[in-house]
Amino acid sequence: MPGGGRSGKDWLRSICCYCGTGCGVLAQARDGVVTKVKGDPDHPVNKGRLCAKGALLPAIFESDDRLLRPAIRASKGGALAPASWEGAIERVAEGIRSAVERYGPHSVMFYGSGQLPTEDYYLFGKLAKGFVGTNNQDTNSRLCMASTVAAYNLAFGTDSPPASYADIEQANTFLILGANIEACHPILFDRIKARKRRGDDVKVIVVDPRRTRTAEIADLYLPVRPGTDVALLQSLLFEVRLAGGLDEAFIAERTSGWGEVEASLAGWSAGRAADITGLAAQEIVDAARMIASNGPMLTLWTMGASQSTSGVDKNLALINLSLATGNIGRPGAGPFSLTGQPNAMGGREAGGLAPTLPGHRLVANPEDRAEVEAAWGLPPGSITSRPGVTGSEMVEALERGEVKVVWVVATNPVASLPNSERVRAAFAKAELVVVQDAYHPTETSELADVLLPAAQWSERAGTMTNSERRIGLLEQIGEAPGEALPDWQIISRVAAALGYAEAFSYGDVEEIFNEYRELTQGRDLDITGVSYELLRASSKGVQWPLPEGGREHPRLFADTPFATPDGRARFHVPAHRAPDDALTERYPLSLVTGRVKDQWHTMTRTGNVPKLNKSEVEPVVEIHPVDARPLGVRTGRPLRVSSRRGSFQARARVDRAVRPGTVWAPFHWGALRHVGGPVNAATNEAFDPRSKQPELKFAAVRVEPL
Ligand SMILES: Nc1nc2c(c(=O)[nH]1)N[C@H]1C(S)=C(S)[C@@H](COP(=O)(O)OP(=O)(O)OC[C@H]3O[C@@H](n4cnc5c(=O)[nH]c(N)nc54)[C@H](O)[C@@H]3O)O[C@H]1N2
Ligand SMILES: Nc1nc2c(c(=O)[nH]1)N[C@H]1C(S)=C(S)[C@@H](COP(=O)(O)OP(=O)(O)OC[C@H]3O[C@@H](n4cnc5c(=O)[nH]c(N)nc54)[C@H](O)[C@@H]3O)O[C@H]1N2
Ligand code: SF4
Ligand SMILES: [Mo]
Repeated sequence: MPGGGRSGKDWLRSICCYCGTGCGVLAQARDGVVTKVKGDPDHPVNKGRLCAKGALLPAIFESDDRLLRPAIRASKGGALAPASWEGAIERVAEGIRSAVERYGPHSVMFYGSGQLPTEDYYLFGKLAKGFVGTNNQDTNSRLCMASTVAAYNLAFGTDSPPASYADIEQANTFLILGANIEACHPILFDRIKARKRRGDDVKVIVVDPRRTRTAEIADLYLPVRPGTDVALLQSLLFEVRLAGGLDEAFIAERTSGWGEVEASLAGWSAGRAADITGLAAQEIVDAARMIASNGPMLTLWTMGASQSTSGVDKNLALINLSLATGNIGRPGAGPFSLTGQPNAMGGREAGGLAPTLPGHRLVANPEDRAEVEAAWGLPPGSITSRPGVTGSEMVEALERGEVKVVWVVATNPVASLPNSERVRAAFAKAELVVVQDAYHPTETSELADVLLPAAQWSERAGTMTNSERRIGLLEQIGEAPGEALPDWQIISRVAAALGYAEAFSYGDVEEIFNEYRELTQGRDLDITGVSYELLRASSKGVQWPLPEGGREHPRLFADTPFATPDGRARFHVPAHRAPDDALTERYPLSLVTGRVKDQWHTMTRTGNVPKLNKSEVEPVVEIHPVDARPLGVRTGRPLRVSSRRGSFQARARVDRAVRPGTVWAPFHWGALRHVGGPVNAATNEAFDPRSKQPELKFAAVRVEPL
């Protein structure tokens, strides 16, 4: 079949393209389009189950807003007109070439996504960092995983998630902080629920300012005041120590820096933390006793911890708690940040973030640069040590005119970055905006000067890595519609038009994988023992590392040293700070944003699936009765929510689920999907100084009924 797609009765193996759970799916195509999907019964993650988003994947192919052919805008303010692939590629190459000639390579920005397969991610970086010569390559994982990457590196010496999903079945205590797993990792939630049903002594602690469905299985639910997790976690460690829960032997033999952390606990009694977090002191003591006495403990967290100006401190405080109690490298234990996107991990591995190079290398490290230059056949000095612009700094760089050309692949930043009006204005200022997406229009593609149609899930092959380091192969099952091409082919064509044909000529995506794989040799994520053949032969995929001739490692740091200079895990003192946006009389409420179970991000796919649109038909603002009453607001009433940056409108849902003083809204509905405007009009672009991850979970707002 042309394009390698198949049809008929073949069930081909793939991985669901939504969340980082990484469920195995079997899919069947008819006439080149996937028409049937079912959970892979042999896949260890989901054992045949799928949530609604996964099960309804065939419906994403029924929408009529697929981007089918390239388009070019002849002049700013003009209209997009259909173009040939040759014309569009030449326009992109010419834009990059001319910007590099006039302003240097750092005037070009490459903005990718945790929804790209590892091969495509790798290739985008090879072009940016290796050949164009700028580290201005970043990814939407900046909004998502950056705080965790920074904290893992600080604590373990590498960005290596220690635990596996199999630890869920062995854990006795679950500490779930800032994670709505029921909605965002539904199949993992099923596994946690099943564990709780079977084990009499299994305890669940949920820390979240909103009583989500995840909190329904909690033995102890802690409705923390938004942004105060470090205070809570310092106090938990203080009280765990009092309760005799420290693992002194582990601290002595496997860690360093405990002295400083222990000293920093002075004064963090439950009483003091109660004042800051808005919790009862007794709740904190109860949680600490559970942690101290009911191990092993698995700590799970996501955006409620990471999307914060104290994101790295929150991550470090979570890791400290695991280290001090010896909950790492053991069955049922571990600090475990769940990844959001299907290939957030792959991007971290392949060098998708501005400071990184393939194989967990750093642009700041001369040896790392030299190794990658050699692998790419580049003369020494080709890769610069100059720090690249990150996704969160991109807007300012556009505003200042430092970045002139921006190439966006598989992400929708005008909808997903905070303070969206500012983002839109910054993109409008660019000389050239290139958007490579499977759909059009999106909030970002509307601003494109060149539109490049991409093949999406099932229409192209590649590998992705889930939260537990499990690499899976996504086979090509259907065929791309219209003239859409796999991302790696588009990147290769642009590279060729820039004069780098030799370094970017690949017969298929497997060749890219094999090239990338060599760059992992001897690294913590060594996958020299992995091949497409191996991935095809087993329905499980492979958990890294798997060196050639070696074995898989479901659990890291059990009997191997940490990757720090002294081989010990490193404690770091976390600082408690208030969020960036101050609550005042004018802006008295905390806006917290999040997700609903049946929608995916900016809705380009799930928003077109009728069965998924039934559960939540429009965005809402959840508000506690205590805050709603004085405003005379009832459920259904339209509200305006305003921050210091901007405002949006949505209907009220008066609900005791949110903490008094806090309002919650889902961020899925962008400017194109909701006349009331996007939630991100109001969110805050302030970011953590170490991870540069923005504070998407806290904005000071005022709410007015309309
Ligand atoms: N259905 C669905 N699933 C998804 C996605 C999707 O779009 N839709 N996206 C995927 C992606 S990319 C990601 S990153 C993950 C995100 O997964 P999650 O992080 O679980 O999802 P969110 O709803 O963004 O935020 C989680 C919780 O953080 C809480 N929170 C906010 N502020 C604070 C705080 O200061 N402290 C604490 N302790 N909690 C706080 C919120 O109330 C919210 O319930 O989901 C993935 N899965
Ligand atoms: N207020 C608020 N804002 C947030 C968050 C929050 O919690 N609150 N969460 C943040 C987080 S964690 C994340 S991860 C981001 C996500 O934000 P985005 O990445 O902007 O959201 P998506 O809608 O997933 O965008 C993916 C785009 O890629 C396209 N696409 C799908 N498949 C392919 C493909 O194979 N190739 C190409 N080229 N394109 C494809 C889709 O059509 C879509 O336009 O949002 C962030 N923004
Ligand atoms: S849990 Fe995540 S990976 Fe599994 S089917 Fe649902 S969206 Fe897909
Ligand atoms: Mo994410």
